[in-house]
Amino acid sequence: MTFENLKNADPEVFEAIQKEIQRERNNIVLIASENYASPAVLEVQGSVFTNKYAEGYPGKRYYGGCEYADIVENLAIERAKQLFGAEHVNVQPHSGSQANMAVFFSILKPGDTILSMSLSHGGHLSHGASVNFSGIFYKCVSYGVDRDTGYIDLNEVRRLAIENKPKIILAGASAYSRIIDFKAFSDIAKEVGAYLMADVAHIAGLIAAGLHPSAIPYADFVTTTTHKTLRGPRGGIIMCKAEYAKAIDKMIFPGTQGGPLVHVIAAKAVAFKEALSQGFKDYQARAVKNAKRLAIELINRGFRIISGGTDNHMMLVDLTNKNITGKDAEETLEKARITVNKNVVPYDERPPAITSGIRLGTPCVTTRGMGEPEMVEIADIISSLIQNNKDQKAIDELSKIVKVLCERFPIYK
Ligand code: DSN
Repeated sequence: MTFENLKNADPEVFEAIQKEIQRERNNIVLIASENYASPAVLEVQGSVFTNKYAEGYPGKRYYGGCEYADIVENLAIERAKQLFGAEHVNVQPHSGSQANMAVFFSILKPGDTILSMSLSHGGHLSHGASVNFSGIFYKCVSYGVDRDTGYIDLNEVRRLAIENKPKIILAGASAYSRIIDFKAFSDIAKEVGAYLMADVAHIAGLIAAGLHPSAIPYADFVTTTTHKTLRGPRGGIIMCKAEYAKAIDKMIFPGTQGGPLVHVIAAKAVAFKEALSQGFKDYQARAVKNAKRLAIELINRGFRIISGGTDNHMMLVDLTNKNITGKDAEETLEKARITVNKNVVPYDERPPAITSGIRLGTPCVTTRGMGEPEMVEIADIISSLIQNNKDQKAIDELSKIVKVLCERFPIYK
């Protein structure tokens, strides 16, 4: 994209975009929830569909002139169904949180109980955290990971479910590196008469590629964002059994949203088409391989990885033994153009603004073509940076190595 019009119309925004492009090109991005959308996905988001109001659903809109909006929304729906094997898909949620909100509002009453993974153990804000609408409207009971193994303790999930009789059990995480056993969650939900909802935002691409067991056969509702491993535009979708289709559609519009973002829905359609390709499956396999290798290489350099490794695209690194906080590690790595996010680790004694850990993910570096040899290099650079975090000269030297590595794997040429 050239932004020729923007350049004259708004030089300040133009310049910020140019700098962001440079940042995305010149940094090693290890944020587990980010990715580089394809140029086709980017183009569609800048298309004239941004002009269109299309409240309602294909064939049943509240505005005229929706015939082409209908085409892209139907394409997005059909492709998502094919990709995930879902009975019903709503592609209108503006985000993952909006998707989760619509599910909750469609089946819960204020004060009902949600059983979900604790935010401090890797869950998500919208899964019942006290500062979020989900924790304000509903009573949240949390499960976590075992202190020794770092794995979700399913016995504990079952015990809490029997004790608290939740209306809904939520499986899904933002910082969990192991396979989530949706069947086991479903058995527990059935035992206590609860709905099962899976938020697969992080692992959606892996599920689509057959690299993580699917939640679709087991969960009543499956939500996901479309921009993480799925590599599409920023947004969300809800998948559900046919029996809940009406309730979900009603709760997205008019329940919680107005006009859908047709340009984003069109981009979702494009991303789902990309995700149906063999190339996408290969990409996901490489992302998982890269994550496994990065985890092993970091362990070899004395880092503690929660649960001892990863089955997916990410890992949580506990930096306690390295005598550096997550915040300082994030800042140190950024000085050498490695972008990560500080992250609480399970049983962390530090607050979320400081943390004892960082979360690392491989979707971005894999999209730009890096493989296992580069994971070894990255582990080396991270290790040296953490070790020499007070040595500006060392940081500058390592930053040069990062620059060369990025130049070897160009993105958005
Ligand atoms: N903020 C996202 C993440 O980083 O995992 C979740 O919504």
